[in-house]
Amino acid sequence: MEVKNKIIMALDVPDMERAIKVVEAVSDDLNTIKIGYPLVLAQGLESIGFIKDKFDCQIIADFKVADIPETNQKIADLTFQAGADAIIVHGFVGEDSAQACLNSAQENGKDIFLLTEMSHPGASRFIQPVAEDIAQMGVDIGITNFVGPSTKLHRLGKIRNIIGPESFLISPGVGIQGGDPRETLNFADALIIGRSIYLAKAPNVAVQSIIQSIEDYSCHFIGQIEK
Ligand code: BMQ
Repeated sequence: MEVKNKIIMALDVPDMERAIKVVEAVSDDLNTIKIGYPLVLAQGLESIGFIKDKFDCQIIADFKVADIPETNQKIADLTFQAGADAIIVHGFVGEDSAQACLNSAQENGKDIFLLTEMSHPGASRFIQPVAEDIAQMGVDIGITNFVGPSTKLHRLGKIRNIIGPESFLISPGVGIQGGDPRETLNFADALIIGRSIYLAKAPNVAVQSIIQSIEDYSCHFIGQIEK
């Protein structure tokens, strides 16, 4: 997955007219859109294929899949059949559940992203203590795409240490949640950004100013974080 300008837009916009306007505004500057429950629950699963075809972009379906393996497999199959290029999967449910999504991705010629740790404050209680184990489990079963938080850079660095420099790490939490784009790119390959773009009066200007702030920034992954 080649993410243009290191930005993935989170299209958490339930209204289709508005969603189209936002993507129209930014589609010259980015090529990867994350679509999750807000748009799909409002407009149906077919909104994935619709946005993909209309704008010729890559779609990451953010369904944070977290069920038993058999159900995970069905969710992933349906998501890929709807046109998604990749699906985000929770790791805390265990290896067999993640493996089921990985199997579906391989059968459909698509990708999965394993969510290791989350960006919001409440995540520190339950998911953070096991996040490194989750990342290691992903590595052990051959997953090469991961999601980690930009709001907790030290944690993001630890996850990068485990998954290694070759894995692809995308990071939400930049902007309104407090994460800094440049600092995040010390560890992540691409940023997931939602409200700072789609709530802006001019989403294209918002994207371009983020691109400007990171375009001279080639350093991603500065190396080992102290354990
Ligand atoms: P925003 O930039 O905070 O508006 O959006 C961030 C996006 O990333 C939203 O779609 C969130 O659901 C998603 N997200 C997150 O913010 N933190 C996480 O730990 C995982 C995640 O998917």
